[in-house]
Amino acid sequence: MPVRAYVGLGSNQGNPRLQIRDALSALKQIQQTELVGHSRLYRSKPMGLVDQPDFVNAVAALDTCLDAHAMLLELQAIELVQGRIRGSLRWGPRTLDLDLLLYGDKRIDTEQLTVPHPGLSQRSFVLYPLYEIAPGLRLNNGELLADLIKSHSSTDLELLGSV
Ligand code: ROI
Repeated sequence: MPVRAYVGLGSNQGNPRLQIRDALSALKQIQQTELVGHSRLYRSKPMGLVDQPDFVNAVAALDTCLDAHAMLLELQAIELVQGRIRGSLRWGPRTLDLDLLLYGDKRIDTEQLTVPHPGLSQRSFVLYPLYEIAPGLRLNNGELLADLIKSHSSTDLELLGSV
């Protein structure tokens, strides 16, 4: 039986909207996996280092027969392909982040992978797009996404529209 997984997409370099669009096309190509939905695009203020461009973020839903670590490898392969400035010979700064947010209701804690993603419940740029595509979602700690989102303002988020 396939598992429903959620992936967070983020980019702030090299035409971020295009990066996200290309990444969604790449997610469609993952073996034994179906892209079943994705949110619209959101512009978000950078978390962490403030002195960098705003991000474009989105969340995708995938039904997959891959295990979580195999899925992680697929996501890292897509990041590698897109993680450079197009046309430049040298590897540039990372232009795409793909985070495995949730993998069914599994809790995973290995050296490579922590699921649910540790930043999930603090990041409005993850919570809002996730809520858009999975409004009834309950996290594996029993918490409803709809309740979690109430305590997160969306003031640092701007809806950009469809992909
Ligand atoms: N900030 C925002 N707004 N969106 C991101 O995707 C994002 N990703 C990151 C850091 C640098 C933590 N900040 C971010 O990796």
